[in-house]
Formats: sequence, C-alpha cells, structure tokens
Amino acid sequence: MTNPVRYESHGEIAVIRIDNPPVNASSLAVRAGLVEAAATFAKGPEKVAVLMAEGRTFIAGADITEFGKTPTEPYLPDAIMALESLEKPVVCVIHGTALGGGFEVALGCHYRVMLRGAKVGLPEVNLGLIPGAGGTQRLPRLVGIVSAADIFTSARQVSAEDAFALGIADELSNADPFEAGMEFARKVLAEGLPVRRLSEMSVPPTDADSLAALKKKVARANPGHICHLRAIDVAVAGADKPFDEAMLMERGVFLDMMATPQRKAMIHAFFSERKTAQLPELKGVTPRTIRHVGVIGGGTMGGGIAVSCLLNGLHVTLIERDGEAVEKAHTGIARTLADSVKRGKLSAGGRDQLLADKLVTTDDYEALSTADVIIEAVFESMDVKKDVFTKLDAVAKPGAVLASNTSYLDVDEIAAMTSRPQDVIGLHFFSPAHVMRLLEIVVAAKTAPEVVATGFALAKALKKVPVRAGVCDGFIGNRILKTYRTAADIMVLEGASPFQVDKALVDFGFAMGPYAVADLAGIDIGYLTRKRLLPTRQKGERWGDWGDKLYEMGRLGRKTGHGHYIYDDASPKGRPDPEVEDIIAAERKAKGINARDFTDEEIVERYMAAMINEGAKVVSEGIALRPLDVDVTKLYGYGFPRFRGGPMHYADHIGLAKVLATIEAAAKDDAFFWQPADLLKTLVAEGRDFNSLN
Ligand code: 3H9
Repeated sequence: MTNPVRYESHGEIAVIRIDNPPVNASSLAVRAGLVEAAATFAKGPEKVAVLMAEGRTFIAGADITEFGKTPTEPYLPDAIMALESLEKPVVCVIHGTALGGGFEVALGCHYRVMLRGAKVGLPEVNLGLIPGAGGTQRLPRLVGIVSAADIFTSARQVSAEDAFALGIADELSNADPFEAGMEFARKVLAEGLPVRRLSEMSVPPTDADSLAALKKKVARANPGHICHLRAIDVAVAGADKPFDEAMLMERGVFLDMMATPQRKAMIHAFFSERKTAQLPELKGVTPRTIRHVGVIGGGTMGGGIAVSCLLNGLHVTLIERDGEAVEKAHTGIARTLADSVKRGKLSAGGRDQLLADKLVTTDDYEALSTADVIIEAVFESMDVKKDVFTKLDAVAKPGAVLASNTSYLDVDEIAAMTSRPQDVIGLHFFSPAHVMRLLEIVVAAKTAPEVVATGFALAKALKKVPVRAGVCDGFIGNRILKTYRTAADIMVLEGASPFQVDKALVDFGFAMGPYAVADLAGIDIGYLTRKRLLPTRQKGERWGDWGDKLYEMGRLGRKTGHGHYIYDDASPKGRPDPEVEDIIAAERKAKGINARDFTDEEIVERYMAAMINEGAKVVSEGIALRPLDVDVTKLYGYGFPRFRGGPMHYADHIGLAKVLATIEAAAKDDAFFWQPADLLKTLVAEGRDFNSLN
C-alpha cells in the first residue's frame, strides 16, 4: 500500500500532503503517516510545515469503517499530539469539510488557514459518539465552552467566515490549498510567528446561564440520545483538569460511547443512506438530462416539489387547472421561498431571481413540451391521474421522464395510459417536499433502467435520500405504516388509550405517536384511506372505526381544534379528550371487547413487531431490495428514531427470535393480523439476522 501521507521539502517550508480518497479519512495509515511526518519535520532543516490534503476535502473525520474493530495504534489523539508538540510551527490548510477527527487534527496545528467555501464541524453526535481526539478539549480552549458545545452538540458545519469570526481560522484564502499554505508559511517565516498550542491555553470563563440554557435546548432537541449531554459534561469537566488528564477522560467517554447500541445504530444509518443509491441495475447506466422539471398540481405537494427543484437550480414549469389556481400556486411558492429567505437559506435577490428566471406557472399543458422530467402531483385518484397521463403522453417530448407522485396507486396502471410506459416512474415525495429528504423511487414493470437512473439523479440534484421501491399499495413506507397503524388501533380496541400508545412510542424515541400524527395530518386523510380500503377488507380482519366517528363529528384534528386530542391555547400540542375515550369505549362495547391493560413495553413490542414483520414481507416480495432500504425509508420519511437505526436494525438488536415470539403470542388472539413473515421465520431458523441480507 502506498503511504497516504507524503512529505515534501520546499526550502524552509515542509509540505505534508494527505491523500486518502475518497474523503481523506484518518485511517490507520494516515495516522501513522502523520506521526512519521511530524518526526521527519522535527529533525529536518525546514522551519515551518504546511499540512494539507489532496482531492475534494481536508480530513473528513476518523475512518468510520474502522469503528467497532479493535483500535490500532497510533491513535488519532497521539498523532495530533505529535503535531502539536512540535517546536516549529505547523500551518494547516482546510478545504472542503474538516469534520470530526479532521477538525481535531486542524485544532492540533498551530495555525489554520481556511479556503473560502470550506467548513469545519464536529458531527460525532450524528454517529452516537462524542469527539474523541481533543474536540471537547481544544475547541473550548479556543472559543469557550458554550460556543464549542453549540458546535459539537448541533453537529453543524461552520463556514470559513464564521470560523474566522470565532477565531478558529487565522486566515481565509481564495487560493488552492498548496498556494494558500505556502503563502501563510511565508508569513510565519517573515513575521517570526511562534508555535501556538491550544492545549496550553486555559478555557475562558463560562457563563453559567448560557450553559444551562444550551443544555436544556440540547436535551429537548435530542430526546433519547446519550452522547450530546455527555459531550458537554466532558468539556466542562476537562476545563479544570491538566490537558493530558482531560484528554484521557475524553478518550474514556469516547470509547464508552463506541460500545453503545446507539453508536452502532447511527453508523448503520450513515452507511445505509449511502447504500440506497448503490444498485446493480444502475451500474453503467447513464441518466437522462435534467434541467427543466414540469410539475402538475400546485397544492402543498406540487408546490413543495417545485420549491425543492428551484432551490437546487432547476427550471420549473408548474401547471394548474385555471388562472385562479395558477395565481394561488405562484403565491404559495413565493411564500415558501420567502420563508427560505427568512431562515437564511436564500438571499432576497436570489429569491427574486428564481421567481423571475426559473419559474413558469401556467394552465397550458403545451408549456411542458420542453420539460425533461414531469412530475404529476394532483389529487390522489386513479381517474384523475389517468387523465393527466393521457394529456402528458400527447405533449411531452420523446424521452421525457413522466413521473407520478402517487403515495399508493398502481404505477403500472398509470403507465399503461401512455404509449411510453418505459418512461413512466413513481417519484413519491414526502410533505413538505422541500424539507423532507426521503424520495421513494417506484419502479414499474416496464420502467427503463435509464429512467430509474434519472430518478436517482434527480434525488441527488435535490439532495434527497432515494430509496428504490416496487409497486404495491403504499410502496415501502405507506404499506408498512398501514400495518403498524392497524396494530396500534387493535391495541386501542383491546384497551390501550390513544394517549398511552402515543406516550409509549414517544418514550421509545418517535417525535410523535400515531394518533398525534393523525391529528396533524388530518382525520379526513385516515378516513379517506379507510374508505378506499373498505372493499379489500377480508373476513376476520379487525380495525377501529372511531376515526370515522371523529370525522363525522367534524373533529378533523389540529385544524379544527379537536381530533384524538383537544388543541387550544391552554394546550397547543394537545391534551387527551375524555370524549374520545367514551367513543372508543362505546365501540369496544358494540364489538363485545373487554378492555384490558397494556404496559408501555407491550405497546412498543407489538407496534415494532408489526412494523418489522411487514418490513420482512416487503423485502421478501422485492418491494424493498434490502432491509436497509426499509430502515432508510422509515428513518427519513416516518420519524423513526435515528439512534435506533431503523426497524430492521432494531430487530437485529433485540433479536429476531424475540420479534417472532411476540408475533406468535399475539397470533393466539388474532391469527388474521399476526401472520409471521416467512423470511422472518427462515432467518430465525437459520440463526441469521436482517443485516446478513444488506
Ligand atoms: C470522528 O471523526 C471521531 C473522532 O472525533 C475521534 C476519533 C478517535 N470514514 O457522503 P459521501 C465515505 S467520527 C469512512 O457520499 P459527500 C462514504 O461512505 C467521524 N468513509 O460524499 C462514501 O463511500 P462510498 C466524523 C467515509 O461528498 C464516500 O466516502 N466525521 C467517511 O456527499 C463519499 O461520502 C463524519 O461524521 C468516513 N469518515 O459528503 C463525516 N466519510 O462512495 C462523515 C465519508 O463507498 N462524512 N465516507 O459510498 C460526511 O459527512 C460526508 O461523507 C462528507 C462528504 C461531508 C465528508
């Protein structure tokens, strides 16, 4: 293996180049190379060293593929110490993203030059970890505990300009990394700038109120996570310790975190979201061009899709049915873009330019004749969709991708309305479409490979997480949702309250329980779904009817102030409504059900067993390619707690035999609903887990 760290002598300046594609992670060979380079520089004639990286970025962190294996020396903190303890100055040049261990290496250098556009950050909490190579110790010594903790608990990437303002960067540059480093090194020589070690600085005084407020905010934003608050504690405790001791303490907690299921789950999520786009069917297939996207329908979904495309540099033509609807859609898009300006995501000038140059809103289908991809987001009715696709077939240019944003309808049937089913695909966005990152790419029987590739290319252009799904009612996400929602309804029928179900699931880690979600989405949505599915109901199937009753009473959820909960000024987030309990009790009575008690643990077990079981069916039917695709769908579209890695990873964690046992026990009372997936039974019999299929 070639050494990924090269040492070059340029007169009085040494240049240490890291070259470890794709992201210059600080793998073992890089750590060893840094230690060796530090020793060479210590002995050499050069007076200043420049540390820089090749390729797209400075070190993007520790090598995550090494996590879970026995750590091998030299450890990163030691490699950093080898650089920091040098008696001659080391200048680090940051381009791309210096993250985690990469930023920690930079903090161990005596000066930091950042290229404009570069970013630094400590995203370890996203992996269930705390910074483990001095991030909780050197950064507070530079910027104070509160600013440092804000950076490492939010995992945010700090821009070069902000880093300069905070004192993290000593200089900003427009040059390339080599030139920027050489220039600063010449300044070090000319001005005789000394070695400057953060480890020798003391932490500035901390404002107790600001720290308490930050801790409160962090705890609220990350329920269930253990690493965020531990990282703050380590920073605070380290401030009063000699640096070596503080580093040992940080290392100890880092290794503790490394051993947690949360770390394993979050790293599973990290790699899974990158694997969903790695499909054998896309190898060597070139996507079609995407410059101009047509969107049909300017409601919440169509408007969100249009905004997502605009914010990512695509031209958009949005079609509505008449002048009034066109006007309304245009206003809605302008409003959403104005929000982006307010949130600092877009400048006011940028918004005006998008509206003037990139967006056309019209009621004329002919305007779609130059679109590369056309996404239909009209009312969820097969007749309406068929009408739209017939019109599209007439106006779209040859080779245009024709996509439906349907959330459950049969994409094959929609494709059959056109003379070009090979160009038809499902692109299932989640609302709000400019925010939610999941994009289900629904591949119909005749969809051409380059159309699938175009779906994935569009997802990339829109910075979405794409998941390939096959055709079935609800695809991956909504099909599984229907099953665990039914499991929850059956538990309510049997005696649990909606409030208890929601609470148990929030305690498990979901941001909201299913009934709070139903109230948010609108009770009318669930009502329409139940009506649609009514003809498919089978003998022996159980479901709850109280949602229909709420609908008939006009209790449509948050928007009417009443749903499963009461929403008013006193309880904007909702409080349990005794009347709903009465409605459910009446239904139990009418159905001859004697209510029984449920523990929170049982609620979670059943809810998760239903989700996992349907996930297994979805995988074995090929609707999802791998269990990881189910995990990513649930993580990015359905609020599944990331620190649990997704339902299939969670199943592996608790053991598939336990999941099967839960299903078999529940099947004694309801053999219709609780039918164990063959795949689950096979894996249990063979002693394998879902991950063996990833
Ligand atoms: C840490 O540093 C702990 C320390 O405090 C203490 C240590 C003692 N390792 O995302 P992309 C792969 S924790 C290994 O598609 P982008 C990735 O899997 C770490 N591999 O590109 C993919 O592989 P493939 C803290 C990594 O341009 C390829 O690189 N650091 C790593 O959209 C391209 O990745 C982080 O958490 C890694 N660290 O985004 C940063 N990173 O092509 C994690 C990436 O085979 N990384 N790969 O699928 C990122 O956030 C993004 O990858 C980055 C580039 C922004 C850098």
